[in-house]
Amino acid sequence: MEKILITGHKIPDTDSICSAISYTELKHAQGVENAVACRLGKVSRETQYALDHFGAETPLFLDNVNPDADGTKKKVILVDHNERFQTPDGIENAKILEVIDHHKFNLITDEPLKIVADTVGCTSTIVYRLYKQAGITPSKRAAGLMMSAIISDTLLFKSPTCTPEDVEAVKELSKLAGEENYEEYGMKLLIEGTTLSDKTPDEIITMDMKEFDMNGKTVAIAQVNTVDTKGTLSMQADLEKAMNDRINAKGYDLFVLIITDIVKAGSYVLATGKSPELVEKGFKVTLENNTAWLEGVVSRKKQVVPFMLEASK
Ligand SMILES: [Mn+2]
Repeated sequence: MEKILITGHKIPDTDSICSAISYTELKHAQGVENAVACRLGKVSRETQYALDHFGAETPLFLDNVNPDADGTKKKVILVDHNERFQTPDGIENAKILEVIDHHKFNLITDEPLKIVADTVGCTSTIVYRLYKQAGITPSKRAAGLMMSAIISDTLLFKSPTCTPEDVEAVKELSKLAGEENYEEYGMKLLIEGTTLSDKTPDEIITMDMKEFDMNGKTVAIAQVNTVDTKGTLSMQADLEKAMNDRINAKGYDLFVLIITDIVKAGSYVLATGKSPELVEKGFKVTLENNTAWLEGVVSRKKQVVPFMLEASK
């Protein structure tokens, strides 16, 4: 039987995978038995955690949507994206039946199609709305996956993209999924997505490191995003050793590691080297054991470099 391929974007995130699966389940419940949940790339650690937790299969990997040998066009439903460079290869020769999305639009088609779009924090919030409109209760599994997607896209409601409908959806879905403590589950999910536990100290301090000249002083500033600042700081001695190795090799006056807590929207700063006053003066803090908490600081470009530069004058 001819399939209807339901897929999220390339380099899939949790929303792309979970929306594809839960929308496919809705289609099945509506009698569209030939719908198949697909993916365009490797599933992330965070997504795998959600799939395992709710007992869901990994969607079918889709290399392209080129026509069949006899010229029959593939039928495709796009979720969580619509821009050409994010779509499956061969989309220009496929038939797009529907798009369900919460991003800006940049899609031109040859034929009419169904578009369901809104300015909510997550595609799964729209998919859940479609369940309700159809009068169909999602399975435990689908409810858990939609909840996971919303938590992931909204960073547990902390993102400025989050709407009241996203929050309400998570509350309802958590009951349907049998996971009523969604905050605890959500933290575990986000921690899984940003864990640094499989990285060496040197990898952590160089993942996103930039060098700056600050009025004659050479400063390296690295940043990592995490929801597990405690776990990261528990490696402080090893991180400092890696930072000092870099200082000795490169002659830096200061090495600064910004450990940004994406949920609390602030950062720990860890600084080693002979010019820690750039941090203390720049942020008006006193370093204790080489660290300090910087409330509200999340952007190196806007909230770190300018202040340290000013302090170096
Ligand atoms: Mn999304």
